[in-house]
Amino acid sequence: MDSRKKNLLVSWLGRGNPARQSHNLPMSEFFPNIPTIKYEGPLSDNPFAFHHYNPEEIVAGKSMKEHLRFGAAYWHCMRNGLGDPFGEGTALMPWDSGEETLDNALNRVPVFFEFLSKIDIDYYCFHDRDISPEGETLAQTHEMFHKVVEKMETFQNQTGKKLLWGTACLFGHPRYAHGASTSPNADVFAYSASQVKNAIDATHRLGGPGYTFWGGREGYGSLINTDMKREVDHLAAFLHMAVDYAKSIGYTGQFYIEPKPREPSTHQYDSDSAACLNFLREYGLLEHFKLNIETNHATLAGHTMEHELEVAMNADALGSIDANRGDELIGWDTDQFPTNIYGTTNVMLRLLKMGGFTTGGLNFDAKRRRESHEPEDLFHAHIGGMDAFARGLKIAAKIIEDGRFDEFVKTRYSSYDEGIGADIESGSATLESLDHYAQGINPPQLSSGRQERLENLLNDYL
Ligand code: XUL
Ligand code: CO
Repeated sequence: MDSRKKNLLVSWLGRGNPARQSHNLPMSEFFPNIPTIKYEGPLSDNPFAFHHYNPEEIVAGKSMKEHLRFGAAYWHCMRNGLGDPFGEGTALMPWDSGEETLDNALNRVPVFFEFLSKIDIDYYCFHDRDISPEGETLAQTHEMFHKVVEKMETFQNQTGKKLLWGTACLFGHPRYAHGASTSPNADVFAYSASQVKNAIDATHRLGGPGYTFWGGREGYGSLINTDMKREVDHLAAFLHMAVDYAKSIGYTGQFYIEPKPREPSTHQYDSDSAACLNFLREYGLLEHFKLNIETNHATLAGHTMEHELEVAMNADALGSIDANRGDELIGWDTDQFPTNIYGTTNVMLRLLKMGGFTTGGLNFDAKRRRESHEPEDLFHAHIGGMDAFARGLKIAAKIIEDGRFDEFVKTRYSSYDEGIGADIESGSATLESLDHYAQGINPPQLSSGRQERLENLLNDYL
């Protein structure tokens, strides 16, 4: 493969080449100085220990591990060289030759599974092109992909680690510059279909309970050259094909669509929870899809994460979570590790109220900062995210157990529990009956929303 092509393939990862070092390391230990991470409690000052995440500890009737269902992202852990738009990758990956070859792809697999074992994360997620490269032909691409999938299966069996969801990268290769299923070029649609078919096959083989579609480039740069109606129709047709294919091979996993408003496109069709739900409903797809909500995408959409989660939950469509956070001072998808307890508490409050995940989990779609280039930083990053969610879980469980916020909200709406409010909710009231009623009462007296009091109360729990 010529070097230009190789650079393109590497740069879709936004990542640049991993810093090259000798790759003659012992195969058994890729992280030789890192112990298996265990719970040592809040008083421990060991940075290679959990201070709050205690996998077997029971909180609100289930172990922490069952509640949180942590996942690690193959693309960030194994393929992210930590490049940014202004500079190449810095990450030290001594196991990686930097080549887009099958051998190099196969060599990464044991590294990743060793990482999962040492960090004590049960699940992982991947894109097809994270785990194996493009070949000279599409057939060769698929052949290499299934070889790597076979090796992943062996390592899953050896380690007990599980796939949370699979997906296809339909945004990195130059052929997807105008979109994948929304490309104006029908051959590109066909290539996307071919990739998705193979990625669903792999997800099925690996026992993944979910399969994700993130728009990637399913949107537009400008409306001046875009037939939006046709593109959105094509996207819906594509998703219907995926549903039909899954059925035909007996794959019963949950499909997810992952909202994000922009980047890389100016506008993406899967822009936020509400837009995704509307699209799924309009095209008869809602019964087949749930949403995979990502914190940094919510921020980019101008919403809070809790807003996005509630919109999804209200439609019974919250499936999974890509856990990360953005940066208030940087306007792009920084994919930082979640360390904000206020944020994790707000996520866990919704999850507990929903009754927890079924097929989904908390996938760390997060990367280290470019300056954190050493392999041990992968551990610090995940430990921090896991501890932050463990604290969020415990705080949320206590808040729900105490019931003080729920009680306040219930009382706030209690005028709908009986009388005229109950008539409105039951549908028996009309404009005329309300006109009659309103003219017979004193002007409405409002109660305070007590936002500041409740914010103080929330801080008391933190
Ligand atoms: C991109 C993003 C993706 C999806 C999977 O912002 O979040 O990595 O999670 O394609
Ligand atoms: Co994501």
